[in-house]
Amino acid sequence: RDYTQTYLDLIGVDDFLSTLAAEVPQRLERFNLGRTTIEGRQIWAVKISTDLNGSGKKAVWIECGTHAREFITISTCLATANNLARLYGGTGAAAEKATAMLDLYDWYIVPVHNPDGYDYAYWVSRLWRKNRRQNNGICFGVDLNRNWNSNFGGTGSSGQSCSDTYRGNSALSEPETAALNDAVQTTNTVAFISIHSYSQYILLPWGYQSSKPSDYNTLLRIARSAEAELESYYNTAFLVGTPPDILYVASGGAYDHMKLNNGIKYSFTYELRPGSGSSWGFELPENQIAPTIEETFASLWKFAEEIYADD
Ligand code: 0X9
Ligand code: ZN
Repeated sequence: RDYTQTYLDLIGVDDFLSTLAAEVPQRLERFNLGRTTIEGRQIWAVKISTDLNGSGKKAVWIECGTHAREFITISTCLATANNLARLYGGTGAAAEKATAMLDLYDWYIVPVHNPDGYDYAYWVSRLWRKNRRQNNGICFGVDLNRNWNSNFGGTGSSGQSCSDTYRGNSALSEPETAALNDAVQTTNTVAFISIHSYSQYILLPWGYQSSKPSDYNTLLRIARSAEAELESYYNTAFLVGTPPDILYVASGGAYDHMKLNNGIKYSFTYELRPGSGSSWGFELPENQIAPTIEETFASLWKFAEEIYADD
């Protein structure tokens, strides 16, 4: 089963990551975020570095699979980890990008932030979004991208446990959000990138309010540069802007939290293929996994170059 041709199930993803760690131990290590999910699973992450014992470099964090049904995001995180670990120092376009990315930063990648939800979406209910908390005996699930401490409880989140945007009892009440928040704080983090689907957007802060951060123009310039790189491969156009301007206001999102509370200046959210008008929605055909991986990886390289030049 090739992760660039097919969507792996949760066991397939876990096997892929342990094999990667076993085969490239000099550059990649797998670890778990230190809390178990409601169904008792671990949340796996990988660190990729030129020197796992301490490179002294700043960290870039990438989070995928927060929303269970967004399968393409998991493929993209797996590809990013695979390319960084295996292609470093090699020849060819992707290898040169991987080398540059690792020479600038340490990379922390969480391919499946919501493993309980992903397993449920994969095997039981393809369009499941939330985690699998049993809220009240009737409805399951907290929307992890409404559970962060970024205007928690505000516009664009729901207090109704049956809603797909149910925010949960309190900010960081869920093991998935609490674990990722703690882990990000243990590293010297320069950038945080949330990967979602779909609509082909690169979203800038803030998602929870219409006013812009003071460094908005810098973030906009960087995101536009990454977008141009992405678009250059297959003419896949992404819209760059804030959620209130191009999508909707949503409080309690991860990337807002990371900038607001953890002081991470460079904080972005992708919405990958397909485009907003597509009838595929969250079910991107498997023959688009490979081009999506290629264009997104290239844009992550551009993000790294631009952030390094600006920071
Ligand atoms: O609604 C979301 O969480 C994201 N869209 S999705 O279709 N993948 O569910 C957008 C999140 C943007 N971030 C914030 N508004 N905080
Ligand atoms: Zn999402």
